[in-house]
Amino acid sequence: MGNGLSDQSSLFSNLPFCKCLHIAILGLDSAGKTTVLYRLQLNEFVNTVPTKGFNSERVELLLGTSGKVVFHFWDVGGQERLRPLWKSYTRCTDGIVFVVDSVDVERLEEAKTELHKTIRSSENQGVPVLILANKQDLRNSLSLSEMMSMLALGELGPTTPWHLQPTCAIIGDGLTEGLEKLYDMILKRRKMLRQQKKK
Ligand SMILES: Nc1nc2c(ncn2[C@@H]2O[C@H](COP(=O)(O)OP(=O)(O)OP(=O)(O)O)[C@@H](O)[C@H]2O)c(=O)[nH]1
Ligand SMILES: [Mg+2]
Repeated sequence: MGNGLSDQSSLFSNLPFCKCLHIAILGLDSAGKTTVLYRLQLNEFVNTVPTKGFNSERVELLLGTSGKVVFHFWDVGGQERLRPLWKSYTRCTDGIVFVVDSVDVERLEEAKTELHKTIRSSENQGVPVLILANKQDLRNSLSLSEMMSMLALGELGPTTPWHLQPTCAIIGDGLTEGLEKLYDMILKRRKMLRQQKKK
């Protein structure tokens, strides 16, 4: 009985992968986080108001290669005074969705700072990140390569798996594709962690 706990943990680590993921949606205010969340959940456009706290929704998605996957999303307000709260939502997260407004050139530097700060925080080491270059429907939206260099994604380092996805949250373009990539990155990371444990 003495080693019951370790027996249990090895039992759980050998169980088939649970397709229920905890995902934090972060990004500056007005980037489109809540629009992304409700587009995914309701499959329609929802007129949002700035988020004062957070929204949490469980969303089942049918992903092309993986079948049904359950995402538990935490969409946290992005206003400056709310950003210190982000930490609580990334504590046990499987992945992060970081939404960026592709026309808000003036605040791209601020978005870059927040993105890098989030990823560097010790709890988030190695957590896969899906960066959404949102509002691609608008004229003057920056291209993917411009976004990549202005957000300094090349500097994220080899330990952080990331993917940059162009999206239009109001009609839903790119969202499922992005989440498929995030899901793949999460699976790869879990596999790697399991193999490291065995060594
Ligand atoms: N044109 C366009 N507008 C968008 C898109 N996504 C979101 N918006 C609009 O951007 C505004 C802000 O969207 P929200 O989803 O409320 O932004 P948020 O990131 O949740 O903001 P906070 O809750 O304050 O952190 C709303 O008017 C949305 O309709 C998009 O892809 N294209
Ligand atoms: Mg919001």
